[in-house]
Amino acid sequence: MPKIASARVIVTSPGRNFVTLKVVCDDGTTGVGDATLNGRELAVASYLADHVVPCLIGRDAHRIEDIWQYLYKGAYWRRGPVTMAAIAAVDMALWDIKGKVAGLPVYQLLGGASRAGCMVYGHANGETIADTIAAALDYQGQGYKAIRLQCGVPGMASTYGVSKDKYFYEPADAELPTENLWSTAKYLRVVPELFAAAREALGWDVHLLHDVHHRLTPIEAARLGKDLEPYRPFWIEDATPAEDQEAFRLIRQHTTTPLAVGEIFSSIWDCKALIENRLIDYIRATVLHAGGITHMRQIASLADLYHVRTGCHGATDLSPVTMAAALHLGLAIPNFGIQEYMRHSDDTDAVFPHGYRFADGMLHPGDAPGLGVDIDERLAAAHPYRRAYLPVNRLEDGTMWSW
Ligand code: KDG
Ligand code: MG
Repeated sequence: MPKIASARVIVTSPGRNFVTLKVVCDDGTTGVGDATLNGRELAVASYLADHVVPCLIGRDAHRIEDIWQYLYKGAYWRRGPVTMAAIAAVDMALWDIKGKVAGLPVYQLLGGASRAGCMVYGHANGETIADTIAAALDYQGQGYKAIRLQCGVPGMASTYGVSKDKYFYEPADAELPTENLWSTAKYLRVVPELFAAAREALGWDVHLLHDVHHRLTPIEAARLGKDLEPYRPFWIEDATPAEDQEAFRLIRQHTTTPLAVGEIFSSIWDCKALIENRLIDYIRATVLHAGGITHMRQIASLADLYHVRTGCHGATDLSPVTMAAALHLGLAIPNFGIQEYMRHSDDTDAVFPHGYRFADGMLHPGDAPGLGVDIDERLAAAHPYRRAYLPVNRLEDGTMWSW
C-alpha cells in the first residue's frame, strides 16, 4: 500500500491565485488537490501546511474515507470554507493517487460512466443586451447547449458577471476590495428584457441560465422568477443569500422557475434542509469547497432522493484540478445536472496540464489514470502570489449589501 511520504502546498498566480496540494507517496506516486478559496487563499495554505500535512505523513494513501473522517472529526472544529477546502484538497489528491495505482480514471472507481459527457454552460456577458446576445450566439456556434446570460444594468457603473474579457469573468482583481453599487429596481427591469431578446435570437433549443448572486429579497426573487417564466430558464442561481433557507419556501410558492444554490456551501449540512424540503432543483456545491469527491458524492446521493440534480460551481477560481475532479464525479453519478465551465486563461492552463476536453457542448474528463491533471511546479514558481480581493457591494445610498 502506498504510504504518504510528503505533501507540499503550492501557491501560484498564473493570471489569478491558486492553492494546490501535492501529495507524494513512498513509491513515488503523486496526487494533486485544489485548495483555492478566492480572496482568502493563504488561510487555507496555512491550514494545510501548518495543521494538516504533519498528520498525513506515514498514512496509507488508499484509506480515503478514514483520512477524510480523521481530518473532519479529528480537528474538533468542523465545517467552514477553510477547513473543508483543505480536506477537499487532500481528498482529491488521494483519489488521484488511487486512480494512478489502479491504472484507472477516477470516474471508473466511482462506478463508471453514466453518460457520454458532462453538459456544461458557458458565460455570455456584455455591457448591453446586444453585447450579451452576441456573446451567446458565439457560444451557440461553438456547440454549447447551455449558456449563462449576464448583462450590465443601465445606470449602474458595474454589474456582477460582466467583464471586459470575452470568455471569463475575473472579479478578484484588486489589492483591496473595490466598491460596487447596486440597485435592485434597475436590475429587475433589465433581466426579463435580456431573456426575451435571448429567446428571440437563440431560439428554444438552448438552455439559458442566470446568476442573481445573492442580491434579492425573497419576494423580489419571486418576482424575477415569475417574470422569467415565459422564457423557460434552466435556473436562476443564488436568488437570495442562502443562509436564510426558509426564504426559498417563499420563492417556491410563487414561481416554477427552477432554483439553484450552494456554491458557497461547505458541507452536506448546508444543503440538507433545502434538499429535503424540496426548495431547490440544483445543488451547486463543489468538490473543492464542500470537502472533496468523497463528501460531494454524499451530497449528490442525498439530492438524488429528492430529484435534485447537481450543477457544480466552476468559475475560474476553481482550478483545473477541481474541474477534473468535478467531471469524474459528474460523469459517474446518476443525478448529474450540468457543470459550470468558465474557461481558464492560457497561463492557468499551462500551469495545470489536463486531459479534459470539450466537444458537442460537453466536457469529458479523459481516460488517463487518476484525475488526469497535474501542476507544472517550475512554471508555477514563475507566477508568485498577488493579494487579490473580490469586490464589495453597496446600495446607492451607501448601505452595505451582498456582493
Ligand atoms: O469566488 C467567487 C466566484 O467564483 C463567484 O462569484 C462566481 O458566482 C459565481 C459563479 O456562479 O460562477
Ligand atoms: Mg454564482
